[in-house]
Amino acid sequence: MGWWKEEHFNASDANSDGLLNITEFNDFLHPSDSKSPKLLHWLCKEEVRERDTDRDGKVNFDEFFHGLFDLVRNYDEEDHNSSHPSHDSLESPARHLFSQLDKDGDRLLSEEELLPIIGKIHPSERYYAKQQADYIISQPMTSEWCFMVAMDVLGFQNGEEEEQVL
Ligand SMILES: [Ca+2]
Ligand SMILES: [Ca+2]
Ligand SMILES: [Ca+2]
Repeated sequence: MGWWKEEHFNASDANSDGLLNITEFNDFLHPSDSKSPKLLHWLCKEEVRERDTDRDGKVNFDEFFHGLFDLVRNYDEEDHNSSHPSHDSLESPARHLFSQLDKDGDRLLSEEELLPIIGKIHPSERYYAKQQADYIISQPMTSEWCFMVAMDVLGFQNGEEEEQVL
């Protein structure tokens, strides 16, 4: 499987009762939208694991620049509309953001230091929904769980928005 880990479930299970209630389940589906520190921290951990090509447990500038930066560029631009750096090189804004994130100045980004941008670098919900659908097929679930997942995968979660449109 790869993408799904028990850690993801556990990180979503805010009250640690081994089940996901609706809020927790929503966090599980949309971790980058979650406000749960536990879940966001898990996301950061996953991100470091994914980007950490030299396996030192942190993200150095190269790992950041060649992996993460493309995904967070917009974040940087939003923040610095007024004094936008030149487009000559992407490396300069990348270094700027990197140094902003590197709070302790050790030139490595730890899990904690990724927290401010984790919502920007996480895979899209569409990606998640697909992976999740693949996962569901192979797993036994409670009926409530399956119902919730089916609602989400089929797009019924957008019911509220549709009502507003009408
Ligand atoms: Ca729970
Ligand atoms: Ca590394
Ligand atoms: Ca650091």
